[in-house]
Amino acid sequence: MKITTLSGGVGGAKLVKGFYDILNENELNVICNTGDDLELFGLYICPDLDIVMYTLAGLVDEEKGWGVKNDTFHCLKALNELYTRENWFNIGDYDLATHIYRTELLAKGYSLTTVTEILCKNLGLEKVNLQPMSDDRVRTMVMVKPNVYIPFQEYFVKRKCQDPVLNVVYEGAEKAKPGVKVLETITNSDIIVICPSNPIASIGPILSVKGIREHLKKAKGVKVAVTPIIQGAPLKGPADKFMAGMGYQVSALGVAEYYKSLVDIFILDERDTHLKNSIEKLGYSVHITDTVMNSLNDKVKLSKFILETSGLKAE
Ligand code: FO1
Repeated sequence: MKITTLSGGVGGAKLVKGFYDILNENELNVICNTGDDLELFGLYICPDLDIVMYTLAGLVDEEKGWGVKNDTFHCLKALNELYTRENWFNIGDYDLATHIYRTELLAKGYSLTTVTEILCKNLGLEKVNLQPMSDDRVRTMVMVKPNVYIPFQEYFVKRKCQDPVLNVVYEGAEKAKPGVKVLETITNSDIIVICPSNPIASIGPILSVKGIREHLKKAKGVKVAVTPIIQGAPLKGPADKFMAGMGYQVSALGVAEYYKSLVDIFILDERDTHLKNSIEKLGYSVHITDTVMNSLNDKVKLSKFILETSGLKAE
């Protein structure tokens, strides 16, 4: 069995963790958003890849959903006290090791795909094939004033989502090539799952890379999307502002509109049963369950539910 998940950070990583627990070696692929990546202090930082890696390795700070649990911030403090006030992005000391090593490998000429493989291997994650959507740079840019665009992390972390979202573009997507194994992974999958991540800020960048959307459309595997919006609000993050800003209803129905004609099965939360008919009218087969993932058991349960609705079962 081959499962491919398209994932952003926190919400996506939770579902990926569920699959990771029930699948065997070589069964789980994760194609991850890199539109949020940033460079700080000369280091190349991939927040979504790292959130997925740390979550699978059991290292993640579960309360925040990102970073390493019990991390310290001595280096950031020293940078702040001695040299710079550029300390809005909280990089812990353990987390820093990942960025330093990744940056070194990239400087040696390895692709981000290979670097990610190396990092996963070092973290003991040999059971998963985690790959960036592209080895080229794509940047999610948010228009906050007419014709003024800022990078996603500046919008999200530095400015704490205080600005309106007037438009979103994926800079570089036109020229970016999918990661070396991405298209083949999609084609060879029995199920492709769009995780409950921000459709516009986390999944949109993946779909914007030339060839990925088309391959997904043509892929023979069952395509499933899990709603990241429940009762008109995201569980975490600014998906509501991004959906509204791009003209979509802030609801599971809005999410279904966004993925229309790309996905076969829509996983709707049990709190939104009233939307079932409208989503079915868009051409989906709709399946209802509790999609909130707090415990590991919740993650596993949702993963099994997705496999079952797709006609497959973990062995
Ligand atoms: N999110 C925050 O809200 N504040 C931070 O200071 C922050 C630092 C950070 C450092 C490393 C990392 O891998 C992720 C980090 N995140 C932080 C999370 C990240 O900005 C977002 O959750 C994702 O980009 C959205 O998927």
